[in-house]
Amino acid sequence: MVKAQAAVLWEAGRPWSVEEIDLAAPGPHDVLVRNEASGLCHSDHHIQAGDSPAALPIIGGHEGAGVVEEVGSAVTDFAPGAHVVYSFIPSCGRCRWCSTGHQNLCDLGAFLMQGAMGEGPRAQTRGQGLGALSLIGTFANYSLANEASLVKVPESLPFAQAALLGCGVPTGWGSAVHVGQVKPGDAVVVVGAGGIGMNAVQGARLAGAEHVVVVDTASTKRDAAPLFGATHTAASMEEAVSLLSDLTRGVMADVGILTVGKVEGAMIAPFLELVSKNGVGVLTGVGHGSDVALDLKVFTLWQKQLRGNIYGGCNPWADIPRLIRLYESGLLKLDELVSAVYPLEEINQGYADMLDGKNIRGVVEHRH
Ligand code: CXF
Ligand code: ZN
Repeated sequence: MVKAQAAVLWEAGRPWSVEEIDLAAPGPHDVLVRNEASGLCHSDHHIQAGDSPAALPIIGGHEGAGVVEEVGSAVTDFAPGAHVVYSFIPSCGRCRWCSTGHQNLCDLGAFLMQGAMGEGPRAQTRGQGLGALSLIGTFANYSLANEASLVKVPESLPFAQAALLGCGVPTGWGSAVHVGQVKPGDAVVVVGAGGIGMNAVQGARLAGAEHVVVVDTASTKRDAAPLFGATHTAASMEEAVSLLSDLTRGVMADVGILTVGKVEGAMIAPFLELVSKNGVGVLTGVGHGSDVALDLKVFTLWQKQLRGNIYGGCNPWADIPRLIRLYESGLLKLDELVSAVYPLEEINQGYADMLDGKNIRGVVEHRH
């Protein structure tokens, strides 16, 4: 039994509660990780706010990096002392999806919001079992995770930067590279420039886009966007219509990527207006509800596409090492994404700052 400090959500609408928890001893396929850093992704806020249903109580956090402390008897790929990043979707490597190059759709993903697989909760506090978000629960200074949720990283990679490779960076980058399939010379528009959107910008530029237009209501995000490769910025989708029209002689964007924190059905029609004939609109931000207003005739006759995705269509076992190589060669910015660092006790302040548009990515640095 290991004692850890964790941010727990007991009830939707209540703040994260930082308290001591007990973690079970590792089972055969488990790894105990001493967490060093954890990213504050918008998806945890959706759960805290009650917009995304999850089994409660739950330890939050699905971006994280740390050092392996102890491994279960059947674990062969990880040893104590190894530096690791969590993948927010585990990869079993065997299911139909993993075995056909779609690890982001691994069947183990069905357990993410339940916070536990078949064996039930592995953590507890106040005599009650606790789930772990995404089966990892990185808002804790130790986590017990299945080996399928971990990817090794070099010791030279700083933990805060590494943590972002488990959700925000691949989700944004892959939205452009895998899902949008951005080509050299394309015009791309990214709507919402937070921890996901800035990485969509990076992916679009690395894929060779000529124009990358960033739309964000926050001037701080618009000011930061050129650092990640944006060529133009706009404060609203309406403003982006004329900007894109001028840039492309009326053709509009080959690829649009919607990465706002909370997608509303009413955003889809104006979003697709930014996209050209035969263009693709990539839906990455998480939406709720089912009302979508869309001009169906234009959608069909202009041969547009709307593509959902999770994790930017990435294969974590291949894409996380690739993103690390891009960072090491200076082609991918990670340092600049970490805009503020908090101790775990200030996690609610970290989310308040995110909602105020102050952060690209806030990161919790854990203490032991
Ligand atoms: C979410 C999806 C639901 C579980 C937590 C993570 N995705 C990305 O942020
Ligand atoms: Zn996330």
